[in-house]
Amino acid sequence: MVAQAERRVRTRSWRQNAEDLVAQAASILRRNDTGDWTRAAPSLYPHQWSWDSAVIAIGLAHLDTCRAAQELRTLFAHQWKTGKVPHIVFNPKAPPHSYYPGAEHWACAASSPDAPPAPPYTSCLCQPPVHAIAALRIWEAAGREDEKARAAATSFLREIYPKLLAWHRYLATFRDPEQSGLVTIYHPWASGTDNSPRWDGALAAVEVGEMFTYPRYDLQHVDDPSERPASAEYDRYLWLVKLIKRAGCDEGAIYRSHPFLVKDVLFSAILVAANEALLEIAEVVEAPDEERELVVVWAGRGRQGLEKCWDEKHNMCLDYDLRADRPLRGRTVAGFAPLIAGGQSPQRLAALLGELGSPTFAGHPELRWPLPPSTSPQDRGFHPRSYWRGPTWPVVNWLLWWSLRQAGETGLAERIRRAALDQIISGGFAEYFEPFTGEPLGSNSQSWTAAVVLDWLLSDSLREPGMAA
Ligand code: 9WN
Repeated sequence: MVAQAERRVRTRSWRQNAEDLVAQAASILRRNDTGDWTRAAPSLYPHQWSWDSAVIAIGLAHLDTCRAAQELRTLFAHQWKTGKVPHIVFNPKAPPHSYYPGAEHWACAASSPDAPPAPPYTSCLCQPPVHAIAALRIWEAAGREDEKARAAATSFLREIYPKLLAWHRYLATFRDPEQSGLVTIYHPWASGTDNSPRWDGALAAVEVGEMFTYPRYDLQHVDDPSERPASAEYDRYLWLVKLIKRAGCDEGAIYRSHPFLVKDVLFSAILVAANEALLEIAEVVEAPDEERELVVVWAGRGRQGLEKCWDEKHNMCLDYDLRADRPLRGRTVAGFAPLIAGGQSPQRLAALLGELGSPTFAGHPELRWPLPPSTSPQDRGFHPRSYWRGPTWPVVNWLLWWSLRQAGETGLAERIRRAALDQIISGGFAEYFEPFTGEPLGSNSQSWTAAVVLDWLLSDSLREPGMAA
């Protein structure tokens, strides 16, 4: 099927393909739209996911800045009193038996004194903080429309800024009591890169106690179970959820007793970039100086923290296992964290770019497209079809593209954009792709895949002549 699609694609011009892609991406976002928020995917993920929503808002900003703002507004309506933005807001209208663990499993979180009013219920985990970047991009997109749109977006920034500040403060305090500049996660789901080999070492030390039986609804939505995490991984995920629930979702209790406690470099780097975006938002909304100074401190501390995680041998950053008190070795895309944080020295940037283009990642000679696999084919934990163990992810390509442009590496950014779009033209709006064959895997009609396509094709400076927004 892939070969057939590729033949069709080759006979059409880039422009025709791009115009079709924009129309298809917009239609996917419309179909996954529930009114105020967007399902991460039509059947596999029928709820609102935190970092998906931020990326979706970036895509929506090209279609309708008010709707894009609403996406974030809806998510932040479920912010916890601590400032935490939950990783999932459960959709009360989701079909029964569609996602596990769902609202009924997490309902206990609502009894925490910090939880928002329920229903809808939320999980008590969180995900990487792309939100400030999204809010700023909505405001920038509105600025290209007219006065009215700009005024509406400025008033949206005024409304969301204190919530974003509380979110980043939560991460800088509850999730970094050591003031290391690095965010601690207590579940692989919080990383957004769930079954990445990054977590193998730390998860191996988690002793699963007596397990209840549970359904794997996720497997009904993919062609082959190998595309999703294995049952040994799921047992651990659910065991960790059980311990978090037992701790009453209390951050302090979790920090003291939880067996999986890890400093996540990708999450931390996204927070640095988000703090830079928050500073720009603070400027627009004329926030008090003390708040801006605080955000500057957080961003600086984040960069220093990442610097300490740099590993000369891997030419990348490594996550840190707080329980075992050692770095977690492995070659995954998360190691490019400093690129995402930005502000690197020329030497560090050269080392990162060298690694990115090397046979360990995007320069591997057998890749279908020169895009970095989520895990290097040279890593022991690599598996080309299994979720975050090898497939390439459009959302990761977007993050790298965005970071490379911020770093002024526009040539490489453009090569990634073209290859990533070719991948989607040939395989559709998949959640992830087999890196050697290009086979689309996981969910189809994945919302954030559609969103990044819109951003790649409709960002002003990139728009092909004559392309409609
Ligand atoms: C668990 C929604 C989410 C993404 C994550 C991705 C996957 C969930 C799952 O789907 O995670 O949160 O059930 O596998 O790993 O990054 O936000 O698209």
